[in-house]
Amino acid sequence: MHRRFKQHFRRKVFNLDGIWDFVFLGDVQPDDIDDLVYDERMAVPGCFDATPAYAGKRGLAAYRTWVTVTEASTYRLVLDGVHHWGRVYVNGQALYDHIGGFTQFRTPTVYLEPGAVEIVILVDNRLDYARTPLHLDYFDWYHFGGIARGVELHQLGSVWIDNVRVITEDYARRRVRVTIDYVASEEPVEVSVRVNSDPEVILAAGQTEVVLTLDDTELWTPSAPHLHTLHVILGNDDMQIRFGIRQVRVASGQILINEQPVQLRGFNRHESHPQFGHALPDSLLIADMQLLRDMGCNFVRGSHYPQDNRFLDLCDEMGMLVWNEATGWQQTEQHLTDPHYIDAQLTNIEEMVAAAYNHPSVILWGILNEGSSHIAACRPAYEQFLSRIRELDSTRPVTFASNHPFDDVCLDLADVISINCYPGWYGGTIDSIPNHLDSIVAHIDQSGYADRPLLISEIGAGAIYGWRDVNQDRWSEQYQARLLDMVIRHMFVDRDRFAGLAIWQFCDIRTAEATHRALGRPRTFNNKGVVDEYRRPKQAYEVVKHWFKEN
Ligand code: ADA
Repeated sequence: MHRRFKQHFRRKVFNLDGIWDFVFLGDVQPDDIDDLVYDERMAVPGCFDATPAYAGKRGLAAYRTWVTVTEASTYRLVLDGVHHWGRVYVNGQALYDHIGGFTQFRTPTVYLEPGAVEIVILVDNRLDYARTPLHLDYFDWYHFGGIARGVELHQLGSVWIDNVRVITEDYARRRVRVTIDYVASEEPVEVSVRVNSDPEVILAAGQTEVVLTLDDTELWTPSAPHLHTLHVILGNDDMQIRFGIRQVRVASGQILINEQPVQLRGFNRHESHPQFGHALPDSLLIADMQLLRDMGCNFVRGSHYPQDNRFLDLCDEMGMLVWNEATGWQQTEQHLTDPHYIDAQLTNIEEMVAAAYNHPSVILWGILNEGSSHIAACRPAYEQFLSRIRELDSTRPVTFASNHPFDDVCLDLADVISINCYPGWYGGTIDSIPNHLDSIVAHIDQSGYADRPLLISEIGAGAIYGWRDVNQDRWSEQYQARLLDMVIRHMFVDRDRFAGLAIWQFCDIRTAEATHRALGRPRTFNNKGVVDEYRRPKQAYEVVKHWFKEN
């Protein structure tokens, strides 16, 4: 996994990023492929359908690269994001099928002799419920296809570390719990753990958990985001992770970080760009972070899928708070009662939590954007997903964005109540916004949730970059600027009930050409960004900056 810190000093890791051989196969089933002729080249990471030759194409594609290993050993591949179905072959042997983009997966181990190794990855970006139920054609974003995040080959040997997790048990006492998952063919093995440059702690053979008290160690806070490294050594293998000591909890309608209330001010952010698809280069991650900070944001909702770990690393370093969300968009009763969908979603949740567990910036886990949380038959799915997250991580509050503020039947399951609404855009005028927001607050509080933090997790207006019009109507930059001015003023100046706001949205994004939506999506883009898809600021940018930064 490509990170802002070195993860392995002992383990040999082959970074496979670069230009791979490529062939687009189109309407072919993965089980039907024959001899492949790689007549093209493609960047990894990259999205093939964001390149001119394959723009808009859906189908099966094959990527191939070669790597030379020098030692006979067991190995496995680590893939950070393949959109949105993938099958991995090593030397012609099919090792693993993976469903869903945006999450890391690791193949089973494979024994390799020294020499050249052929790695082939079949990638399918078709929208096919039977194979990839997490990515459907009606979603309001464009599902780019390809190997959008990094690929590595790890040499493992007979004893190796699978995962290292750190949670803060008691922030005031600087107490953290470290859990090490490892695989060892010969028991017992001894593990050593070192935090920063402190003396190492040796665990008894077979011990996989240790509680460390890190006296005088700095806490992680949004304004002083101190990070620490933890290096675990097991025989010839090792793994370094990075963590922060901080506590998140909710009480009396507030989100508290180390017992200090924090008001979340930020945006929904898609990982999308017309030229790179979901494979955002480092320079764009930096640009996004600069713009968010320039506007005075302290919060990003990762809409509507798990964010890239490179971005989360930056958030850790900059003190940017994150809602990390499992993949989803307006799932219906049909999906939420279908075991096929539920299984895929549970895996997505597990992969999201595993990949982002150690990030102090992640303060909220989210699921199922605008799912059918108003239908009683869907409640068991909400219960199942949220309780799975709580089993995996009991330290972070959980939430889901509801667009049913007045008839939701699942709100009691969330630690933080999050509402998506579009007053002044899909209905009403800008002047109707205060009453609409007040009626949501009144309903939520009267329904028994007055003590839960309340977020507006989406609100916004479309504006076409550069369209400044004397009438200042919908789609003009002025309309969007006036609408957001009203929203922020009302939420944070006139009222003090809201724990946070995620404006819809940070940047314009390409979306699917769904006919029912076509007229509401000029350019086939969702144009509600305060910057356009090339990150050029619209008028609303300065309005948000004024309120977030100067008030
Ligand atoms: C919904 C949805 C967003 C986006 C937005 C819009 O609230 O959650 O993904 O589609 O509407 O622009 O209408």
